[in-house]
Order: sequence, then structure tokens, then C-alpha cells
Amino acid sequence: MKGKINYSVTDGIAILEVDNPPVNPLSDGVRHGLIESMEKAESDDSVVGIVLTGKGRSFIAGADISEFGQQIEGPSIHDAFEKIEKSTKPVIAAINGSALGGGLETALCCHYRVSSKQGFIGLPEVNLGLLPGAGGTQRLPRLVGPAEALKIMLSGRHIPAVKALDMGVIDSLSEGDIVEDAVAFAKDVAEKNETHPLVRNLNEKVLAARGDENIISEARALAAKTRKGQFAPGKIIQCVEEAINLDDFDEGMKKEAEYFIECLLNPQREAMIHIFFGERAASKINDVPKETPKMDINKAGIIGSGTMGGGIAMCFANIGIPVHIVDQDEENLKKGLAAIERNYKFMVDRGRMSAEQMEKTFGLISSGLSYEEISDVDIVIEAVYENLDLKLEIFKKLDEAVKDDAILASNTSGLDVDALADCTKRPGKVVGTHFFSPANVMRLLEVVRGEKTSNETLATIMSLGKVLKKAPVVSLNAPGFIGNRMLFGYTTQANKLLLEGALPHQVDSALENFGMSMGPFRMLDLVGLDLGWRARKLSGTESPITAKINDALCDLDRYGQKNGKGFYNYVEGSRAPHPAPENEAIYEQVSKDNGFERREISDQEIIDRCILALVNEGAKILEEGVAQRSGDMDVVGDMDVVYINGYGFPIWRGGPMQYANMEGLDVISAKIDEFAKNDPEFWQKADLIGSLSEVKGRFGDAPAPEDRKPVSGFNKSSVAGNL
Ligand code: 3H9
Repeated sequence: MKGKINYSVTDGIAILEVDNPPVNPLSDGVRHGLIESMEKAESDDSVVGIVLTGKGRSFIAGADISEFGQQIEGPSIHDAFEKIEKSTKPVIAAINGSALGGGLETALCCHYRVSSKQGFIGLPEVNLGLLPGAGGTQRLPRLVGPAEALKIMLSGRHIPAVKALDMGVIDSLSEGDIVEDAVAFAKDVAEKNETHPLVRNLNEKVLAARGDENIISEARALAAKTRKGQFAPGKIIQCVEEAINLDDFDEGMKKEAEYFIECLLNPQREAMIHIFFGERAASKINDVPKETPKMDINKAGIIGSGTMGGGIAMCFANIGIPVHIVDQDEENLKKGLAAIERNYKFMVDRGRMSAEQMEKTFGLISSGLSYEEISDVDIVIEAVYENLDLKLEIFKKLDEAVKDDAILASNTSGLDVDALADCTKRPGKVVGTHFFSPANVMRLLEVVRGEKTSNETLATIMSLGKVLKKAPVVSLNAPGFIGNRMLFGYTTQANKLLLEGALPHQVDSALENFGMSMGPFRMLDLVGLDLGWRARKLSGTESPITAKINDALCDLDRYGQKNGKGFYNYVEGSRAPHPAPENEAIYEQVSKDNGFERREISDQEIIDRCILALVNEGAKILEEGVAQRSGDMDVVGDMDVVYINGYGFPIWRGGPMQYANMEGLDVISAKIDEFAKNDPEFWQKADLIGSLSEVKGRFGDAPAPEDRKPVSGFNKSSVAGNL
């Protein structure tokens, strides 16, 4: 049985401490313990009040997520909550840390809530494909009003205690020892009050919302905008509608339970929980011991003030770490800083930060033209354009200029990190930190482990990644790392489909309907078609067939969004793509010149070919051990975490590998075999797909590779191929 409740009595107040490290979820032992301890406190005449708190950094982090989808025995969360709500003695939640999901729902069953300043609350179930199913959808609207409750539940955001006090979710803020303060609070209310309030009885706010259709329509609009394709948000909204319209609280609870089961049984729940655990598993490195010492990162340096450099600098400033940007060109630097300032002003205008916060945060970013100015930083991240010779020159200079124990990191998206390490006297301190654009927004951080990268450097970067609020994933130093290597197959297929008869907007809309946040041709237009075209011209190599249309468009000055025309046309000042019928003659010509006969292509074929290209390459990455994990539990999360946080793959499908698992690897294998009949060179099926499909296995069943295959094939520039 997991978890327990520590029971003690102080001054006539029973203290129930949830002890289920590290974050106190409501596992079976906790539920049992809660029931037993409530009964004990209730039957002890010397006890006049009850304080419920958590041991360590969390109050209660919700239901035990690992139990979803399993057979659960023993008492349910509802049984435990009933004991709390029906207590004749006042129960005070002493929120010492995170009160999330079922944790906040526990607190909402208590008569009163006191929180420490570090405490925070939230109902993040939506991020797991679920709804708050232990009364949250019925009680929170009664406390803060349905409109506010919907915003909290649909965003899943964490709300700090001070704000929760303003909203009326908590009754009092503790400045000192939370348990001592809660005991004093309990004694006070036990003495003064004969009855104690229950949230279930507060009907004023839900009644006031009856007939106000805006509340629900605004919530639907919010869900459509921020949670496209997801199942749970609609169910959360339905629950709140019931809370507003049903007279009987318990009827609302029944509806909540019904809709919760629907979410639980929906495949999106499994997919999203896979990502929850996948992200946590990805942040641990198999052969780097937990106790590996980490360096303190108190100051950072960035080389290059372009979009990436500026975005990375913002990541540090946002969490209070001073950062100094160095650029060799004063004009560039001015432009870069102006762009950062614009970004912050935009956030202030949108109410995402106050003017004072902006002043403080922007004030942490300094800049200059000389490497001497960053001699004292703990980490430097180089973020110049993708050219190995330039990066080598920078790393040599940095090695001289920056203190000996500082980490030197490169934001390369695909260059050889070992080559960078080897040109320094500190190869153990060299690592790749591949951020995704816009770096201050995108969560993915691909951490590239060079052959000589030390454990200390890796452990430091993984922990820094978490502090920077990123989802770090480790890749071996191999061409394309994880994300761009998989992307290559995906864009290859998109381009082949174009040559075979599909049009860009058809490919994009098929994949966007599948759930991708942006189709490949919109993405190529955004990145700029000219990048790859110029790189190919510079290298003097023959373009691959799949880049021929791209080249033909660039020859006609169609570079993408940057000059208003690419695969699509754009109206000045707007990023909305409009089909470009004038391009169709070009597609037809290039298809003909390269021996393709154009044909009708179905949306399903587009989805299968593009997504299975990701899956097949992902399987090869697994086989080679480029992604560091396979085989532990059912987690093949690394590729999935990469694709969801960096490439706009829909979280509710759990990433490409989970998608394949859920479709069935035998189905995937058969489709690849079929595609291979027409294009055997591209569709070389990963051995793993073949072997797992024969035993009806899933990717998580794959054994970890014993030998990691040697790394080869890096280019001097990582912008090439199909881009
Ligand atoms: C729910 O409550 C449903 C109810 O409404 C209805 C029920 C009927 N369960 O994130 P960390 C593990 S749904 C099990 O690295 P941090 C996590 O896997 C739940 N395990 O720490 C990790 O394990 P490991 C709604 C959990 O300090 C370890 O704890 N609640 C749970 O960076 C440390 O986690 C949520 O969605 C859990 N609930 O962040 C909250 N939570 O060490 C989910 C964590 O083996 N949790 N673990 O890798 C969080 O958001 C963060 O963990 C938290 C701490 C902010 C609490």
C-alpha cells in the first residue's frame, strides 16, 4: 500500500499529515489513512478540531496518476472526502505546498483553508485528459463563481496562495509555521463557531450565473482556441453547466462522476498521462547517478542577439538569472534588445506581467561587444547561425575568455557537438542545448550529450532546464539529434506528396485536422524557403528531388512569409496563408521533369505517410540508442516529449510513438510494407517495428540497446536537405 497519514494531537487539535513522498498523491494508503484518522479524531472527545496538512513540499498533488487505468481496490477518494465533509469537528486544510487536482478538491471539502505563502492551488486535470472528478467542478464554481472556475479548470494553471486568498479559495495566509497557525485557527473556530461552513452549501454564485449564456459560450471559445481537439474541456464545461442549473448539489456530483468516467475511458487520457510520465522520465539519465553534483548557475552569457539568442536570454531573465548578451555587431545588438523589449511590452499589454515586473526582468539582461564582459558567467550559450567553422572559432575564443569551470553550450540544431568540444581545453564542460523558436515560449530543450560531456555538466543542464521551465530531453550527438532527424522523414514525405499530386493546402489541412499545430508547408513558409536553397547553392551539391519544388519557388523569389509569397501568398501585416494557384503550374512542371505522374491523393494517405515517417525514424533512433531510453516501463517518451513540446504534435495523441502504439504496431508495420512497394528506398522499415509487430508488442517493450551505434555523417551546416 502506498502512502500513509501521520496522526498526532496538539492542544486538542488532531494533526493529520499526509506522508506519501515526494508529492503526497492520494494513493490507496493515503485514502485508507484519511478514513481511519478522521474516525479516530471524531471519536476522541479530547479533540475539538482537525488540521490536515502534507509532509514535505506538497500538500496533496492530486489523485495518484499511476492508478488511472488500473483496477483500484479499497476505499475511493469520495469515501475519504465524505468523512471530512461529515465531520462534526472543524477540519482545516493547512496548505503547505502544492494543492493540485484531488489535492485542492480535498481542501474544498474541508471547512476552512489556510495556506503558507509558498502554497499554490490548481485543477490541472485537463492536462491529463481528465476533469476534476472529486467534486472540483461543483465546488470551485460555488466558491469563485462559474466563469473564474472555468478559466482555472480549462487552463490547469497554478495559482499562488496570495492570489487564491484574493479569489476567496483560501481563508487565511500563514506568515509563519503553517501547521502552528492552522492549529491556532482550528482552536479559534472550534471555540467561536457552532457550525462550520461547507462549500457545497454556497449557492449564491452558481444561482447568479443561471441564464447567463455568455459564461458557457466564452468558455467554449476559450477551449476551442487553447485546447483544440481535446475531449476533456467540453466535459468540464458540461459539468459547470450542471453546477449552474441543477438545484441539488449531489445531482451535480453524479453528473461529474459520469463525465469523469467518459474522460477516463477516452484514449486521450492514456496519451496525455503517457506524456506526463514521459516528461519526468526524460529528465532522468540512465547512467548519470541521482547524486551527481550540480553546478550553481547564477549568471549566464549568450553569444548572438538574433531571435534565438534573445529568446534564450529571456528564459534566464524570466526566472531571475542575470544574463549578458554579446554580439559582434552593434546594430544587431540594438535590434536584438529592441525585439526583447517589444516581447516584454507585449506581455505587459496582454496582462501577463506588470510594468514593474517587466522593468525588473528586462533589467536583468545586459549586453556588449566583448567576450571579456562574460568572463565571470557560469554558462555561455552560443546562438549564432548554423555554420560549424564560425562556431568553432567562437568556442576557441570562449574557452580563453570565460572562467575555467563554466559550461560552454551550443544552441546548434544539428552540428557536431564533439567537434566543438574538441577545440576547447574543457571538453567535459561542452554540451548542446537546442532551444526551439520562440525560445521563451517553446518548452522543448534538446540536450545534446557529447562523447566527453561530463556527468556534472549533464546533471547541471538537466536541472537548469527544469528551472527554466523547459522539458529537457537528452540526445546522443548524432546527425539531426532526435527532433530534426525525425522531421527530415516527415518533410520528405510532404514534399513527395506534392510531387505526386497533392497541393500544399491539402497536405497542411489534412495534418492540421489530424492535430498538428501547423502543416509542413506553412511551417516551411514560416522558416523561410531560402535558407535551404542558399545552403544547397553554397555547398554546390545537387538538390534532392524532394527539394526541387522548393528551389523552383525560390528561383522565382518566393521565399515564404518573409517576402509575402512562398507555398502560399500572404497579405502584408498578416501571417494568414492564402492558396497560391499560380504555383500549380510550377508543381506540375517539376513533377513532370522528375518523372512523377500526378494523381488524386486522399487525406488519409497524407496523414499515414507523414506520421509513419516520424514513427519509423523514431524507431530507428530507439534501436540505435540515440534517444537514451527504451524498455523501462512502457516509456518511449523521449521522442514523444520532443514532438509534443517542440514540433506541434497534438498532446492528446501522446506523440508519434504513442500514436503508433495505440494504432497497433502490426497495423503500422503493414502500412509501411505497403508504402515500401512504391518507394523502397525511403521506406526501410525499422527492425524494431517488424519484431514488435510480430509479438503484438509496443515500443515500450523494446530492450535498451546494448551498444550505441557510432555517430557519423555530420554536415558543416545543419540547414540543408528538404528545408
Ligand atoms: C486528479 O487529481 C483527479 C481527481 O480530480 C479525481 C479523481 C477521482 N500522482 O513533477 P515532479 C510524481 S488527477 C502520482 O518531478 P515537481 C512524478 O511522477 C491529478 N505521481 O516534481 C515524479 O515521480 P518520479 C491532478 C505523481 O516538484 C515525482 O512525483 N494533479 C503525481 O517538479 C515528482 O514529480 C496533477 O496533475 C501524482 N498526482 O512538481 C499534479 N504528481 O520522481 C501533477 C507527481 O518517479 N503533479 N508525481 O519521476 C505536478 O504537477 C507536479 O508533480 C508538482 C511537483 C507540481 C506537484
